[in-house]
Amino acid sequence: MATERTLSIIKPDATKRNLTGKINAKFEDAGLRIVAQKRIHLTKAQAGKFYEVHASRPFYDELCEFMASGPVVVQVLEGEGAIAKNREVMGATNPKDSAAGTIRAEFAESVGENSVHGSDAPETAKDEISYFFAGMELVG
Ligand code: RTP
Ligand code: MG
Repeated sequence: MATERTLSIIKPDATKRNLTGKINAKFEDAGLRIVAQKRIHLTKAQAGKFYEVHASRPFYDELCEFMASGPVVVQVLEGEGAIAKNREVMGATNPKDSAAGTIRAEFAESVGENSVHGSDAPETAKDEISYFFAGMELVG
C-alpha cells in the first residue's frame, strides 16, 4: 500500500473541550504522522465552501454554523493508506455506530458534533489539503 496524505479537521466541539492532544495521540498511535497543523477559526462562508458537496443535504446549514462556531485544528496526516486508516481511527459518522476505541466513540457528542473530519478519497484529500495548506507548509 502506498504512502498517502489526508486532510483531518479537529472540529469545534473537540477544540472547546481541549481534546486536541488526546485525538492527536490516537492518530500517532495508529502510525499516522502529522506533517502539517494549524489552529484557525473558519467563517461560515469558508465552512460552506469546504462542505459544498453537502449543500443540498438537510443538515448543511447547521453543519456550517457548527464548523464556524469555534476554532478548529486543520492538519495533514501521512502514512501507509492514510485515508482509510484515518477513517478507521475516526469511527463511524454517528457515535452510536462507532466501534469502541475510535475517536468518535470516545469523544463525539452527536452525529453532527462528531469531533473530527477526514477526507474520504485520494481526489478529495488532494483538494481539501490545498484548500488549507500551501505545499511549503507540509513537512514530511
Ligand atoms: P466528515 O466528512 O466530517 O469526515 O464526516 P463523514 O464523512 O463521516 O460524514 P459525511 O456524510 O461526509 O457528513 C459530513 C458531516 O456532516 C455532519 N452530519 N450531520 N445531522 C446529521 O444527520 C448529519 N449527518 C452528517 C457531520 O458533522 C458529518 O461528519
Ligand atoms: Mg465526509
